[in-house]
Amino acid sequence: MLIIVKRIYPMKKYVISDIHGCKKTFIALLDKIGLSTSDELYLLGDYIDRGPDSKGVLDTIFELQQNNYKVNCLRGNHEQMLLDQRSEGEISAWTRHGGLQTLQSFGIADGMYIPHAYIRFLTDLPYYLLVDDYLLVHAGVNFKVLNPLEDIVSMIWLRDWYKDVDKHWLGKRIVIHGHTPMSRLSIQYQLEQLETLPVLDIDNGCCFNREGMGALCAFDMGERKLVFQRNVD
Ligand SMILES: [Mn+2]
Repeated sequence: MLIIVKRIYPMKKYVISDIHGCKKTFIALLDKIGLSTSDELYLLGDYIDRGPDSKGVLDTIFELQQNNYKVNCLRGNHEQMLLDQRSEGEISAWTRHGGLQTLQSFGIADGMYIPHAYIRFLTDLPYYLLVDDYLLVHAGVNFKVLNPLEDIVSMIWLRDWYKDVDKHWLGKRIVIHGHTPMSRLSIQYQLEQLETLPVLDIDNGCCFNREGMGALCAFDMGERKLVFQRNVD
């Protein structure tokens, strides 16, 4: 009689933000956490700009999805700038904020020539996701309006919003976001203080050569643990 012993891997949920064209670092981090097709991966936007291979990061996401990995993607301000540039023309905020590196990775000089499949992907990106006890956004949540979930522009652009966090509105939810680069120590400190401030910024400034930065961070939502991968691009 043939007995097949299957190893059961516990299903994990991970969040990663601000990959910014660092394809090799992204893949190294996925390798480090040992992502499997039964896991769920949430990406909080800013896949493109600054780093060397923005197209490669998007292609990696498409490839993972085609190979049955559960990858859920949010919109970042850099994706929004790319889309806005296409409607506003040549002189834009996007080219000043790393858009040129993205155009280079596509081998083109104008955002109008980005293939349709990429534009469709970017256009369809949602601004937030509610997963278990987590509210996932790229940049922040505007607690100063009646319904914070309606202010989608703030979700991709907001900075310095912690003083307005409404714990009553959040209930037992925790906000996970990126957008504002933080040192590794600050991220670890925030994780320890979630009872006091239910907010975690996981952007470790992958493209920034500053003290405590220069790494990509994955947050394990179940275990509430952080995994860092230094930039290898
Ligand atoms: Mn951003």
